[in-house]
Amino acid sequence: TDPETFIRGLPKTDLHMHLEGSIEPELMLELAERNGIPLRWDTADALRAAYDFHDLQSFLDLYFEGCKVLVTERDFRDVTSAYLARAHLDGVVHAEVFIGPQSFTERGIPIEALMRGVLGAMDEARAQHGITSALLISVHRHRTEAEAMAVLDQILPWRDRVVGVGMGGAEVGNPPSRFARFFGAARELGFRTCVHAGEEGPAAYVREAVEILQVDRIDHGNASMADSALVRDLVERRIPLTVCPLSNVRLRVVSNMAEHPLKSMLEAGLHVTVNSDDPPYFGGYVTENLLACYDALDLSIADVVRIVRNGIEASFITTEGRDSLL
Ligand code: ES4
Ligand code: ZN
Repeated sequence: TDPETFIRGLPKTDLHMHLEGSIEPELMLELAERNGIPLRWDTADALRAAYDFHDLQSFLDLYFEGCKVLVTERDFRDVTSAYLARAHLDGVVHAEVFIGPQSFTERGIPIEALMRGVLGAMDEARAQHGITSALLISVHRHRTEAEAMAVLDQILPWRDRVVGVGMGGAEVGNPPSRFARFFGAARELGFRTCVHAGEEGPAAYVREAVEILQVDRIDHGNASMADSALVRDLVERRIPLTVCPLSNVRLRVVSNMAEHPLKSMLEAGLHVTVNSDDPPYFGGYVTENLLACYDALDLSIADVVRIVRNGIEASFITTEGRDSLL
C-alpha cells in the first residue's frame, strides 16, 4: 500500500483542534444564511481564497469573524458532528477538541447552548462512528485573567464532561505567567491543562508554561528547540507537544515544510504528536499533516508510527481507554 493509504488507515488521535476553526466553507455559508449573519464572501471558493495568512494575528482576525455564524445549540452540534464525522473518515479514533466560549458569551450566547450542542454531538458521534472525543475549554490570552477565571466558573456545571482547559490567542506580549492564577485554579478543580506556547512566542514562554503553569501538554512548542536545557527538561518529564505542521507553514512560523523542526524534535527525544489545529483554514486533517511531513522531512514509516503512538500516549483520556487503543 502507498504511504497515504497506510497513514490514513492508522488509528490516530487529533489532540489539538479548535472546533471554531473546523468549519468548512460550505457549512460557514449555510450557518450564516440560517442565522441571517452577513458575511463578506458569498461562495465557498471566495471564502477559501481568503485563507491566505501572513502571521497568527491575520489568521485570528478571520477566525474570530467566522465565529459569528455560530449562534444556536444546533449550530454547535452541527459543527461538532461535521468535524467528528470527517475525522472518523480520516482514521482518527480519538479527538480532544478545543472550544473558546469567550467568542460566544461576549455576544450574549448562553454557555448552555454551546455546551449542550458540542457534548450532544460528541455523544452521538461515539454511538454512530465509534470515535471517542474529549472536550477542552480554551481561554483567550489577549483578554484578562479575570475574564478567564469567569469562564472557569461558567463551566463548573459541566466539570465532569470537560477534560481540561487550555489557552490560545495572540501569543507575543501575552506570556503564560500572566495566567498563573487561572491555571492554578484549573488544576485545583481537577482539570488537565495545556497551553499554546512557542508558536510565535519564544522558548522562554514554553519554559514558563512548564515551570509556572505546570501544564500537562504544550500546544505547538516549536520554539523549544532554541533552548537545549528546556529540551532536556521536556524530554525528561515526557511532556507532550501537540505540533501542527500545516498550521505552522500557513501562519509562517516556518518558511516551508522542509524547514519544519518536527524531525529534529523527534530525534531530540521530544514527545511530539501531529495534529490539525484548524483543518479547513490550514488545508488538512491529521493524515494530510502526517503525509506532508513524511514527504518533506524524509520521515520513515517507523517515525510516523512513533508519532501516532505518541498521540495515543499523550491523550487526556483514562488509562483504561488508552490501553484499548495501544
Ligand atoms: C488560537 Cl484562540 C486560537 N484558536 C485557534 N488557533 C489558535 N492558534 C493560536 N490561538
Ligand atoms: Zn491551536
